Amino acid sequence: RQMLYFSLTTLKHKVIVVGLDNAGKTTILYQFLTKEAVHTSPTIGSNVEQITVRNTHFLVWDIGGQENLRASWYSYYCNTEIVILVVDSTDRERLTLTKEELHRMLSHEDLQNAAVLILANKQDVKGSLTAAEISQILTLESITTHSWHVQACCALTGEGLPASLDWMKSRVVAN
Ligand SMILES: Nc1nc2c(ncn2[C@@H]2O[C@H](COP(=O)(O)OP(=O)(O)OP(=O)(O)O)[C@@H](O)[C@H]2O)c(=O)[nH]1
Ligand SMILES: [Mg+2]
Repeated sequence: RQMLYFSLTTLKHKVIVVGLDNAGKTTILYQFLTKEAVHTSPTIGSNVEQITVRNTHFLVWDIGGQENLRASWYSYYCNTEIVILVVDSTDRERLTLTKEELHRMLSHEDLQNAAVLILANKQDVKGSLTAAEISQILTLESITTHSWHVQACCALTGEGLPASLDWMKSRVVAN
C-alpha cells in the first residue's frame, strides 16, 4: 500500500515542446514556470522543468528547433503524453515547414498515444495569423488519429498559457 501511494504521488506526465527555432518554446517553458518573460538564447539540446498544475505534475522537455537539431526530436518521443507544438504566428513563410514537421511527428509510432497542443504564439505582434488561420494552414481538421487543440498565446505576457495548462491537465486526467 505504501509503495502504491509513493508511485501515485510521484507520477509525472511527460510533455515535449517542439517547433521551429525562434517560435518561443523556451520563453513559454519559463513563463509556465515563473510567470515571467525571461531572456533566452537559441536552445542547443534541451531544457527540462517540472510544472505542477493543481497536483498534476508535468515533466516538460523544451527541445531546440534549429534545422540540424530537428532530426533528433524523435529521441525524446518515448513515453510522451503531450506534444506542445509552438508556432511563431508571424512566420508565414515557414508554416508549410511546420506543417510537414507536425505530420511527420504524428506518424511516429512512439507518439501514437500522445495528445497535441498547438500554440499560436506571438499574438501580441500586429498582423500575426490567428489561431483559426494557423489551424487551416496546418490542416489540423484532417487529424483524426490524435486528440488535438489549438490555443492562441503570447509568451511575453503569458496570455493563453493558463488555458493551455488546463487543457493539458484535462488530457492526462481523461486518460
Ligand atoms: N513579440 C513576441 N516575441 C516572443 C514571444 N515569444 C517569444 N518571443 C521572442 O522570440 C525569440 C525566440 O524565443 P525562444 O523562446 O528563445 O525561441 P525557441 O523556440 O526556444 O528557439 P530555439 O531554442 O532556437 O528552438 C526571443 O527573442 C523571444 O523573446 C511572443 O509571444 N511575442
Ligand atoms: Mg529554445
